[in-house]
Amino acid sequence: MNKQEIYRFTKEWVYEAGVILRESVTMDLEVEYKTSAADLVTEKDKEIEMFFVKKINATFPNHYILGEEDTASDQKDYNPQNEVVWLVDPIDGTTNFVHQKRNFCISVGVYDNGKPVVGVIYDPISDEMFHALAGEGVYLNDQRMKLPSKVTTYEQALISMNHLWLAPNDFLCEQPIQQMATDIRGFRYIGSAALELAYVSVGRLDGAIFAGLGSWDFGAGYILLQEQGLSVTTLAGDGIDFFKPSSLLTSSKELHQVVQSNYIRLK
Ligand code: 2AM
Ligand code: CA
Ligand code: CA
Ligand code: CA
Repeated sequence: MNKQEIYRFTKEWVYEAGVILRESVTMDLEVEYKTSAADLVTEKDKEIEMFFVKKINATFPNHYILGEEDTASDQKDYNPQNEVVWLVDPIDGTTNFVHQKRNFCISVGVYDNGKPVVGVIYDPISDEMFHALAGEGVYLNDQRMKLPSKVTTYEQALISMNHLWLAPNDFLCEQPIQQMATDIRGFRYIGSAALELAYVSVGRLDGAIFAGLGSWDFGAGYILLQEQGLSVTTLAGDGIDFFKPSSLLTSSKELHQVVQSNYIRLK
């Protein structure tokens, strides 16, 4: 597998898809519900995923595609540890796409034999592409991004977290998290998991906490975070299985330890 070639194609296709999305924000969208009124999908989610499926199938017919909208067909049974797998989220932040017309992105991660290789996250409204080829650093557009500043204490930390953590939920004890809400410098919730991971990777956020993400949500972001030497684990502190839904906690190593030992209590 030629990693440079895959990197180049991924950036090119993600950019092209971004142009389609940028032009579509002014159009009337067909919005449907998936599992609930808070779980939206538009015709653009499916169109953009199909765009990637066609490009990948035509260029790399042996590669496997895992997309949120499940538009890839006739794929053989696969063992992700033994294949090239594309994790595609055609629109991450569909609710923002529908309501705000901003704060959404396209996220594409490529894994070779179970190892992260390429991650590209593109916000077409701000025209910001966060991208990495494993081992070659994180870039924002053409600029190499240094390691995010090492915030090590929660008093200095700006963390991305869903407000639902503060209410009764099935995953985390509320009291320690409510304590965290009063102890840390601030919370920011963008509403696009991939964009939040990209922001952590360049130091705009110091950490992020998620209960349950799909492979397509974290596939690209994981590579950016790993490339910057940040910690990325499940809420239980284990390594992430890239090909299964997963909780996720990321930040600098020091902050990760503080947050996990003081504020994360699994139910
Ligand atoms: P999506 O826009 O691709 O669905 C919103 O809080 C963030 O959580 C988005 O990144 C969203 O991705 C993700 N998410 C994952 N599963 C979701 C679900 N079942 N309903 C809504 N958002 C979900
Ligand atoms: Ca969705
Ligand atoms: Ca998503
Ligand atoms: Ca999506």
